[in-house]
Amino acid sequence: MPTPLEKWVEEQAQLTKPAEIYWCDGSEEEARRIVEIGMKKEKIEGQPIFHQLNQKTYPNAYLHRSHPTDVARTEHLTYICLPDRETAGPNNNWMEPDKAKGRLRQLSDGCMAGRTIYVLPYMMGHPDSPLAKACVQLTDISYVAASMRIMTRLGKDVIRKIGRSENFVRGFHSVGDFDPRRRFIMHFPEENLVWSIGSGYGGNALLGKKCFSLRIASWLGKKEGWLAEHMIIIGVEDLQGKITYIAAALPSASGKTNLAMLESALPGYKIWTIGDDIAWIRIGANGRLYAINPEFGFFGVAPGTSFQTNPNMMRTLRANLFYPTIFTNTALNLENNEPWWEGIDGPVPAKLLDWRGNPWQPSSKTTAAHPNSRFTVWIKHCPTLSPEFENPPGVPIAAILFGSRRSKVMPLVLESFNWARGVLMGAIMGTETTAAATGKVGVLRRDPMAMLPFCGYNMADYFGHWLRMGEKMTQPPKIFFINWFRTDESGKFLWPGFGENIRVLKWIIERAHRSTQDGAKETPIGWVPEKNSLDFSGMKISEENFKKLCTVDGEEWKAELENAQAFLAQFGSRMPLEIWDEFNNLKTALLKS
Ligand code: GTP
Ligand code: SPV
Ligand code: MN
Repeated sequence: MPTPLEKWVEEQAQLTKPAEIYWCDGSEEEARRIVEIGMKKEKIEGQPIFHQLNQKTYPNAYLHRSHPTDVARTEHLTYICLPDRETAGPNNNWMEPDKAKGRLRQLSDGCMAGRTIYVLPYMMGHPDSPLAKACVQLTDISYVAASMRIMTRLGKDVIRKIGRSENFVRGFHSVGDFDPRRRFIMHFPEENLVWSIGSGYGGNALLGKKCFSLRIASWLGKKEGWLAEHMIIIGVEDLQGKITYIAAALPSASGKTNLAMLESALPGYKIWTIGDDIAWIRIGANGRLYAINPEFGFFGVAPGTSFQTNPNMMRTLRANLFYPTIFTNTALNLENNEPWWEGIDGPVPAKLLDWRGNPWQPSSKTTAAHPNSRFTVWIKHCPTLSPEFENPPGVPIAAILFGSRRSKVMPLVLESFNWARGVLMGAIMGTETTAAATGKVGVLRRDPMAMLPFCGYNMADYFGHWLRMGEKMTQPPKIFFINWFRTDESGKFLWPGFGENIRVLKWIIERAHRSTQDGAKETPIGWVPEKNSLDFSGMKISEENFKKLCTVDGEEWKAELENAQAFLAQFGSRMPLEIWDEFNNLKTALLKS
């Protein structure tokens, strides 16, 4: 008798009619074979899937050019399919599950004709972690198969682990014909199912990432009492060698990967990397929060990455282990066959192909690398990887950070008065949009806890879940807000960022361990640092710029709250009353100031 997994694969194959079914085993040999197929056999618009890069300087690295319409997450084509619209909430596109499946079945009928269907068995989380989940994704493109091998713990053991169980997360993926008019990323939280067609792009196609580990997992977390968050996890080692673990949420393309492998500008401090994008967080038996990174690789933004800004990532990209490294939609330096992007070290090469493969000159109107060009790289390449990464229960979290891109309004760092106020402030977080999703860049939108595109249910219920989690803990972590992106009148960043961010992290871990309010100034929205409480050794900053960075402007905040109020009001009577209570307290404090 076939197992439920075999039966499911067979049914999908009957629908999509591939020429071949290929069960991936996770072996080293297979890594080479899949890349080989992508270089020689599979094509997108007549172009090979992979181009081999300079093997001396970038060992085992390949360049992938996506379909030109398929370069970022498409939030408008992403749906949560639950029986009623209210449960999905105003934060999600919604379709009734049967209707959605009818639509998808029609689009998937015969969509893999002549192609190979790859069966990818993988774990999210260490198999011994209490939160780990066994998953299987189907796909019809070598790029996704190779990427999933990098991003997850993929291997045939998972098939044994699933055995005859029905309990595995199903991900169905086909690139279809890449036509955005026939592109959908549909989630069925009640069935542990993601069905994605028409796109090969990261968050749309690597279904273990945003689709499962955030949208579906957030729904599971709500049901089972844990959190799935768009957060990095790092250990901050101080001069005494003590490591404090923190989790930090920032919206897409807003500094998570950089913060996760920061090289400290303060001697004696060190960052240990556990995760750069997703955290699964539960309350341990001792009433404290514990977090794991369910992934096994980085899918990072290329532009801006250099030995100046993120040396540890540059080293990660050049390491040589058996998993290939993939560059997607970067430019190609024809002189040395290396990937290239805006912001990388050194002068602009004389002979470049842009991300679409066309000759590029500095006078060209577009950037050479796509603004959302990325690399996919195995986490074991990372020189700062924490030994705790493989610890199944995860690490204890002492502070939670929320950050965003705000040219004004938000100070460099802010400590919230308490958990509930931190949840409210997280709920009204605003950010200027980036190229990680299609749409206009640089417009302000509310992005609660950096989860707006990733919460698989009504965010009013999500805020309630956060409040309940706070009540259940014996020692809830302190909540902080950070903003590396405040600018002066001429639009220049006021804060140098990157390795210098350690100064802010130092302030945060000290406050997380200390109960006095020394060194901090109380404002209506929380505590901001006094200049002498931040360690500026080895760095110059003017009194004036420090003041600008940490200003909480009453007038700006009144306008901010008005905008935030309209956002919260969308959730109607489903919004927990405590959120409105906290909002009103905040507003009263601001009006008094
Ligand atoms: P996703 O992978 O989309 O979730 O992005 P991310 O949040 O991991 O962002 P990432 O660290 O890749 O940074 C995105 C962009 O922001 C890059 O171009 C960085 O160079 C830039 N950036 C990161 N940290 C800082 C910082 O401290 N200051 C400034 N000014 N820019 C930064
Ligand atoms: C993000 O957009 O937050 C990313 C890239 O990390 S993606 O995998 O596309 O979601
Ligand atoms: Mn992300």
